[in-house]
Amino acid sequence: MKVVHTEGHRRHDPKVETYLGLPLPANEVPARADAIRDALVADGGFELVDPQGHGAGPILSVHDPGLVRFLEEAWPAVQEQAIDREFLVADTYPTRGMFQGMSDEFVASRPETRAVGGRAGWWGLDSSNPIVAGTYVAARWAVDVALTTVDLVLGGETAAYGLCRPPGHHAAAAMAGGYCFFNNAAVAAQAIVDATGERVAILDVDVHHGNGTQQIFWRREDVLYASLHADPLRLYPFFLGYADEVGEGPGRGANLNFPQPLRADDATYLADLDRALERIAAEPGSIVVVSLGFDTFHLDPIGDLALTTEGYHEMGRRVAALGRRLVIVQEGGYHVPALGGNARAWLRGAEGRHFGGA
Ligand code: Q9C
Ligand code: ZN
Repeated sequence: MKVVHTEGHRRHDPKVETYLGLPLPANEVPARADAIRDALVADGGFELVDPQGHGAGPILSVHDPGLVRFLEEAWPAVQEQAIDREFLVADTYPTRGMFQGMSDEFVASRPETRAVGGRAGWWGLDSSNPIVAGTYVAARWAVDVALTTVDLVLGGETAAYGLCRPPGHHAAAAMAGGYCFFNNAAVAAQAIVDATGERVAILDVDVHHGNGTQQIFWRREDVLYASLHADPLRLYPFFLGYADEVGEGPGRGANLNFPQPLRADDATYLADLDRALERIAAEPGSIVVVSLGFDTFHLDPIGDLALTTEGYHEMGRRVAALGRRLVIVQEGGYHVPALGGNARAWLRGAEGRHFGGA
């Protein structure tokens, strides 16, 4: 299988994230992608491919131009305002209670503000998502990785894997968050719709609900979003990801959430995977985008499910058994020592190769 990869991800290299206001070592670090790349190279069955630049156009087809502008300007603005620090986290979020009783129209007329600590809140979901000097460049590379993966599949590959970093599925049209800046999977899905005119399904198997992907396609019937994730009553993003979120308008019925119980094991998880795959199979279309996370792993430091490496092999096998072409993009997964083995197992399963051996 071809693996789209670039060293460009390294430009997003936060040392610290804040959690409940306290600094902790960052989870979403370059070593994650290194571990996956090294394991796939060592396997011998994968071929690394460089991404091609696709420009900002495909990003703007799913994202608000204001988000792109903010991410491009954020670091220069930090420097201009002579804020002496290595990373930016919002100071103030325009959260719902601030505007209680005010009309939608009036609220929409409030300005973005010029202060970078306010702008980061305006365009951001949470306080665990540091922006550093190279974040914008790396996030642009991640989109190019996803789009090059699409090109490979449109060019005839049965499946291809984009080693995206930073990840994307928490990023909504007008919002970054959860270690995500641009929604790589959503940009990829839109590019497939634009190129083929077909319906596209996005299967999200990261441990977190992909609130950004759900938001972007909420009213769309041409892009089906199906996600398995830890119940948001326990885990980020807390406020979306419940089973009653089915989409609205033309998109009603094209959004499917499967919240998982605490410590869900392979068997529990794979039973819901089958339900999601059944729904995808009922929809026309020849390509599925997979938002692939390994933070469902039993040892993951921020997830609370209990999947195993064998479980990933079986998951890859079942997803490929749909018989559709796969654009696989990397999302989360933070237990770095197991990331390589887990990616190898999933992708080998998707190719119909055995769990181990050649
Ligand atoms: N102490 C993805 O997996 N909150 N994003 C983390 C950790 C945000 C994870 C708090 C988690 C986002 C792509
Ligand atoms: Zn995640």
